[in-house]
Amino acid sequence: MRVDIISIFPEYFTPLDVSLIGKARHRGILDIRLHQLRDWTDDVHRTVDDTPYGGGPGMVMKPEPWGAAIDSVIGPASPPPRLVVPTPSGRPFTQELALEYAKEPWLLFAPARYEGIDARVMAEYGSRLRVDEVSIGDYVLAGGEAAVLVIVEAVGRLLPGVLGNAGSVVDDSFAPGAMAGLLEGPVYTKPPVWRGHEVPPILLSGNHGAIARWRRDEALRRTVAKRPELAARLDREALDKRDREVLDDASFRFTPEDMAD
Ligand code: 6GU
Repeated sequence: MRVDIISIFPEYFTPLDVSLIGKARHRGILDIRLHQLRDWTDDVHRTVDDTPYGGGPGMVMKPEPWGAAIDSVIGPASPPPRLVVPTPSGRPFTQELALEYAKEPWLLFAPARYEGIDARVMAEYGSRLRVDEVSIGDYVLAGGEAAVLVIVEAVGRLLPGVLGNAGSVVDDSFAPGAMAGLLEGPVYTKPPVWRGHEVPPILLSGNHGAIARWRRDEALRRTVAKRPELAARLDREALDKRDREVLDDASFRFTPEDMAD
């Protein structure tokens, strides 16, 4: 997969040299290219922002440098990349969207600083390529760069050959499968007792059926405790008798609204 990132802080992306993503780049699975937005300005101050029309606080990123930068990066290539614009006012970035991005041959990220990019840039490219304005959560960052790091890591680990253990992708809390829609429960390794804390004995039993059941119980309990809105969305047809007992024991009740759908 090719990934281009246009930013006024290309040095922000040095973490992409490290660990899983760094290795994927080294192996040629990920081709990440960084670009300095200011290289597409033509004034001495290399200006990328200006005051907002209509007034208000902060500054807005000018459309001309973005237009020149994006045109230059995409060139005459077809098909063009999918353009991802991180913004707190975008649609939520989810595991589902990460899986979709992992199938793309080419992504282009346009992270903004200040109050965002002049909206005409998204309008212009919206008619030429797929443009997604994406948010990584309900909080406000100082710029989209950290969001790009998050998205590239979430997508990069899904690319074929990036993860050592293929099983770790399917066990993800938000991946489809047997534990679909549940948070993962606690995990343990050696030693069997640490500072007086024991590993749950079931995990040492060798009884794989009982272990799978225990893990599902823990996942159900944790989901009710930490993400009740996820528990409310569980497919009730897919719950067995024991699941219902565990949910009951965790005092979880499907609300009348959940019962309607
Ligand atoms: Cl993608 N950008 C910024 N600046 N803040 C955010 C965000 C993105 N997602 C959540 N907060």
